[in-house]
Amino acid sequence: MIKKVLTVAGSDSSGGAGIQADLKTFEEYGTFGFSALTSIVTMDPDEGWSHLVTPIEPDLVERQLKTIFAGAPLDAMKTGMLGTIEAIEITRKYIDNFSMENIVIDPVMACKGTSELLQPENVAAMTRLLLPKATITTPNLVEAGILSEMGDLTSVEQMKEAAKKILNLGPKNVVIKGGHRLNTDKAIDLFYDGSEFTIFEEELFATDFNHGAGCTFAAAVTTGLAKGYSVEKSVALAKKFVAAAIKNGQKINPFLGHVWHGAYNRAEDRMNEK
Ligand code: PXL
Repeated sequence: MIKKVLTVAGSDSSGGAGIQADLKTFEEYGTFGFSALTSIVTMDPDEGWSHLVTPIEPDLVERQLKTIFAGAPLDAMKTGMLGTIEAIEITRKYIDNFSMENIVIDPVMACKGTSELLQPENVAAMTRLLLPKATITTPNLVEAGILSEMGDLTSVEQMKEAAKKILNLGPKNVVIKGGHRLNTDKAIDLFYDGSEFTIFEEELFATDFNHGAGCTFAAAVTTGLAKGYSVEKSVALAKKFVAAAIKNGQKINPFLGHVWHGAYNRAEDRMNEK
């Protein structure tokens, strides 16, 4: 049976992050993807690529989930950008009503290119209602600093302390993505399962074409769980998947470059008639 995987997230109209990253990644892993849209993000080329987030009406979020869960059980789900507090409450309701397991909460708080924190009240509701249900949460360094209330994290030691604090918010596991934000010559991710720390290292690629890396990573972890891998194995595989995607990043428009979600499987070679 093909595994069924859901993303509850925003649409990145530029095609690299959000729902687009998730569905492309689900497909690459050979799973059947569903999506419930919470918001639509548009970027304005006439205004220096400024981002505008338009949340979807909560009732419409609910109708999407009702449609999707009509075919439950799902094997795993993830959340990304959540749009409104009501959407968060509705998502929690469906998690409870359908006893969902294998839940990845990607605590998306901002988009690349905008430093502005997206709706702090959403962060509070996500922390209260979704983190306690998470199999794993996948903050980047900035998000981990906010969730742990530690502010700027600049060392692996601080990441460890932050991971402990985040675990106290309820998720069973946490992986903090040091990425290019930590001043190291490797891309370092710290995984914590409540008893042991594991460091994952990958080459740090000198590229700016990495838009969508965070969503792609979280989506890859989600599909790993759907396929029955352990949490740690899902993270390890996701790290390799996203490293290939970053290494093969593509300049998509004059403003930014995206990870290539198909890189790990060389998807560009598929369906080429010989
Ligand atoms: O990369 C964070 C992110 C998440 N979700 C959506 C986005 C973005 C950034 O652009 O558009 C929908």
